Amino acid sequence: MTSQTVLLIGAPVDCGKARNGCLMGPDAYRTARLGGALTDLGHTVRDLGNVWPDTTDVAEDAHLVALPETVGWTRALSRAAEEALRQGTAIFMGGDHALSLGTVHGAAAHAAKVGKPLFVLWLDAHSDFHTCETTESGNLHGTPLAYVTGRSGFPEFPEVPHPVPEERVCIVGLRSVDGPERAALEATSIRRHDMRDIDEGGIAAPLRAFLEEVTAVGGLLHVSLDVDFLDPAVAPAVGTTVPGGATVREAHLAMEMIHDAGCLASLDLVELNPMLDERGRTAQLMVDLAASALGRTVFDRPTPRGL
Ligand code: 6HN
Ligand code: MN
Ligand code: MN
Ligand code: MN
Repeated sequence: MTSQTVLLIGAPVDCGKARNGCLMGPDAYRTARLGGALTDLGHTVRDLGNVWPDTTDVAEDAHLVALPETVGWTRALSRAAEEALRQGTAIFMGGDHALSLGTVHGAAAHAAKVGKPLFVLWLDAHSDFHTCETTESGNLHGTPLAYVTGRSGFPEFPEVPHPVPEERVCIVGLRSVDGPERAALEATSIRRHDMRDIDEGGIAAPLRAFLEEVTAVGGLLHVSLDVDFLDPAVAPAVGTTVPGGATVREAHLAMEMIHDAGCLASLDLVELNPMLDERGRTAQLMVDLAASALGRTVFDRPTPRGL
């Protein structure tokens, strides 16, 4: 396995929805030894610490939760992402999914600079395809995929000079999509594989097809992994659980295939709420999934000592 430089960036965004707790995500990942797990694989790991939001003069909006703070995070995280991707493979330790407004924006800026196409794989129960105008909850963690693909309806946010083209986006794991998101998605060429697709045909074939497209053109891949992609029975520490999610092996297989494709540029670990966890098992599972994305295989799992 080729050794890489991996940058860990804490993004304790907790304003993308009403329920608090994602603030503690970055430290839960550190406690569950994310850095150590990647070092064990031979990578050079640097924890760059946490990013904090810019202050802005954006006004609050009665319909939206924490608009000014979210705009501040987007600005700060876009810069942090662009800077980190220049140095190596970036892992953003969230924080709720509003952090992807910034990380994908920054990844797109980096990709444009190095002249490579950026592809986005969205592993989520939800499509996160609302705009500031269509969101019913007002929770901005439900909007990042719309923003980074260049939908209008984000007047207070930074311009998106490098929108990710629809045909370079793939969503896997869907099982909760709001009406306005569905209507908007159906008008796009964004690929989407809902849980019924996965149940019927498995996760490998659609994922392989997408990854082959990425590697065929030497693209950079950004993966956004929402805890609720997983079934709540194995990953309870998330505020937006939806029954019927990916199994432990489906998720690991996805990560193993991403590693083997050799195109991973950046990874968001989002929506972990340690307040809702059970003895840290969701944090641990997310760390193990990140390790699989960075090259850990089933053969790297010896019987634990003491058993
Ligand atoms: N997530 N569609 C719902 C909303 O409030 O807009 C849920 C969003 C979930 C957000 O998965 O990161
Ligand atoms: Mn999400
Ligand atoms: Mn950009
Ligand atoms: Mn979700």
